[in-house]
Amino acid sequence: MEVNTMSKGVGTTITQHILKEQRENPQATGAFTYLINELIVAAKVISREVNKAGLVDILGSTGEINIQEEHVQKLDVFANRVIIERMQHIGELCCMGSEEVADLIEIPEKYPKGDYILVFDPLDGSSNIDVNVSIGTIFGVLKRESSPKTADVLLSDMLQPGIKQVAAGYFIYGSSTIMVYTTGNGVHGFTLYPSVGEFLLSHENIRIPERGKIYSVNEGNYNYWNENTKSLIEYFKSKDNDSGRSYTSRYVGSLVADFHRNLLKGGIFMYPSDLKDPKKPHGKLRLMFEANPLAMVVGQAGGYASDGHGPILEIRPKEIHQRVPLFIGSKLDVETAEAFISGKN
Ligand code: FDP
Repeated sequence: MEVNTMSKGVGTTITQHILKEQRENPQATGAFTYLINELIVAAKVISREVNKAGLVDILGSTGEINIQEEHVQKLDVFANRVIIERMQHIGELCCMGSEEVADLIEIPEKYPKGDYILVFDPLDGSSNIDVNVSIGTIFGVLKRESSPKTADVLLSDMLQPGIKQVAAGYFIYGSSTIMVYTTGNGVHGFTLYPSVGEFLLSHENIRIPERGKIYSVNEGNYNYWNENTKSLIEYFKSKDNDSGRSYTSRYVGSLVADFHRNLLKGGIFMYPSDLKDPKKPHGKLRLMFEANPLAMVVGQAGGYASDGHGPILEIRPKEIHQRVPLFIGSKLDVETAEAFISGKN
């Protein structure tokens, strides 16, 4: 991976980068560039709010429970609202889907509509908000499959397998704000340079190591895992595994942060099925808002994402808020996980 520090030159802005990519695409109309640019504006607003979160009375819970029956934090609500309000008027979307909203989000009548569908988790890792740990926004972009623009948008327009995503990425609000994205031509990272308010290219063509040294999982769930999952974790801890040494354990509990670290350093993030909550037999993470976008990113970086039995990107969602077991990261590590989970090891 080539790391392009800002001191090397004027720095490529994210807009320049997207425009260059789109110029090479003969079908590009500018619609997608506009969409991503507006999403970046929304992320800058969220980033500013996250950064001042300790300074104003914005921390804490609203007291509401979201569709996933989790506590809704004020910043989640804010981030969700910023993205919806920013994106609904641009005329490039036919609908949106958010982890914070139960149903498909329709574009109000008064705004023009387009062919793209934006799916997003506005503030992932929200239980980390009030302890200053990195959190992020995850997004995926799909194209409408039914008769564009004229007819009403259908739920089936949104329920497409991840392989149909035309772009995906995330913003991580950490020690600095970073955007990582792919449109199918590799994975690139940009760091927000706060004094000029621009995302500048900092990580060009990110490649994840084929085998990593890190495993990330909530081991507190150990007693709720089946035997295959337990054996898999024992494998990563053993010094007799394929890498010849025990893996290091790292778990922030904020998917974007755990994923980003493993993307750069190599490793595997796991959220397996468990028996903790009978209402969530497939683990905790959402296929459309978390797993699919990150699966596209990792695939473009040379890694792999699986539900333990096959590629995440090939699963056709049955419902917007479908949950899925997730094994994601370095290719060989995820293939090992698949072998254990499916009992082939
Ligand atoms: P959170 O509940 O804090 O929003 O999907 C949400 C998520 O965080 C992920 O970001 C994170 O990886 C995971 O849940 C953590 O779940 P556990 O607390 O069960 O480990």
